[in-house]
Amino acid sequence: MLHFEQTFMDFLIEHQERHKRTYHFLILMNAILNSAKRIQYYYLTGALRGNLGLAGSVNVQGEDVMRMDEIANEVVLHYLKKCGRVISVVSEENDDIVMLNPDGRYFVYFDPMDGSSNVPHNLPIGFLFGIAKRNLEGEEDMHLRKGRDYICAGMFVIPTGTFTIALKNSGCFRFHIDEVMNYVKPTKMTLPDSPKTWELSFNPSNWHTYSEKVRNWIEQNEAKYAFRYLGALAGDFHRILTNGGLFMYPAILNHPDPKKNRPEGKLRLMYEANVVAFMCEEAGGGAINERGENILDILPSKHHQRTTLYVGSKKLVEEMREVFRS
Ligand code: AFP
Repeated sequence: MLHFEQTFMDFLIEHQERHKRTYHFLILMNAILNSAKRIQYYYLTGALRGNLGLAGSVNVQGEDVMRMDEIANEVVLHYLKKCGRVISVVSEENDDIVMLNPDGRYFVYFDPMDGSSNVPHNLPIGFLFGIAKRNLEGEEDMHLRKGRDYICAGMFVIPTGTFTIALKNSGCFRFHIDEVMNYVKPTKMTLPDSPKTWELSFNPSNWHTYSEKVRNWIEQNEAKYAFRYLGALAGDFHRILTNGGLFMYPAILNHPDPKKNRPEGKLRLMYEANVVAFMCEEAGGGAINERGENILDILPSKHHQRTTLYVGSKKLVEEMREVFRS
């Protein structure tokens, strides 16, 4: 007897039918899947085709753009435009909002190739996305939505081949890529309660730049947990979601070169922090910034807004909230 695993699309169709929803979201998710598979292909052959280097330009964040960043962005913009369901997008790679289809139904916030420092090595990167729905009743407020108002958020770890997605109030699920490039075999993700497997994840080379409160907490607690850091949020958060623990990207305050200080943190709220915070809450965890605010409750005032981030097991997130309160 042949064995057929449930694909992501089977799973989503069932979900949409159970909740008596329209097919528009399926069409949008089909575009997201097509994008991820295409990025996966370009990334796997990146070294071979000479696509792992710099593109020769600088992005809105003032960072060197990699050739792969450009390719991945072009891929996602193509599929999202073609599906006809997306009003506009905020992409890490574009300074401004990109208008796609004024009659569309959704806003998409994405980073098509997150974790650029891994690109020259062909090591894991992430394609992260969050989706909000247009206001179908009242006046349209356009793009600047809180993470709490997203309808779904997800990430592909590329080229590893895992896809994790959370649907609002319906849980967080992980899929694996199969031989014919289908994402299959949903597993419901729940952060483990037992601290035995918990891990800490942060960039230790920045330790000396953190606030005193954060440095003290690390000093008092790091020996209790394993430590892992890849430098690509999707990969680091993938581990936290499986093993529990805490990923943090604190404020950079005491950098020897003051131009490199980042009091608001490094990560982008709308297409990095919100994406992992949304998945984490659906898996039973939490996410806050250094003001102790829930990441998902922050109303962005600009689309490339940055934030500090503490995301993972609820107990550790609450411990950090106390640290910031004290
Ligand atoms: P890059 O794409 O610029 O490498 O940034 C990746 C990222 O936004 C996120 O994926 C990582 O968790 C974090 O930054 C790594 O930052 P550091 O290189 O400062 O540790």
